[in-house]
Amino acid sequence: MLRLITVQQGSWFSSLMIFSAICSLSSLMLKSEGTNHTVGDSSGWDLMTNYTNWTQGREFHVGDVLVFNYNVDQHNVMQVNSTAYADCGRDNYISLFTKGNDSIIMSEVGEHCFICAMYDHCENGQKLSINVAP
Ligand SMILES: [Cu+2]
Repeated sequence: MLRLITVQQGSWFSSLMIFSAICSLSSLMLKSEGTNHTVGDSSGWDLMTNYTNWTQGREFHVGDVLVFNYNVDQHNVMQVNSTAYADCGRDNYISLFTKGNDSIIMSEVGEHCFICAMYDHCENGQKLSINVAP
């Protein structure tokens, strides 16, 4: 009787181990994939889109990718700090993307700010600020 109980407990425990192994494996796979966010959806990165509205209802997590689609003759993507985002400062930027189809991985938690540094586009509202969660 005691032996039977031991066997049952053993199999229950190994089932639990297998279950938790599958859970941790699938959460690892989910984490490594991340979500692609096409900035402005079909409008892309332009002067006509309100990017504050675009961020409403969206969640951004570490590992997610922002995809900026735009005409390289008209726009670019400059990653800046929050001060430069507020006043459209272009002098001390973090990164500059100019390909027209730029995928930027969100590798850190916190605020991420992007402006268009061409002409007066930032001053006219072509800017994006998102908060990236863990
Ligand atoms: Cu622009």
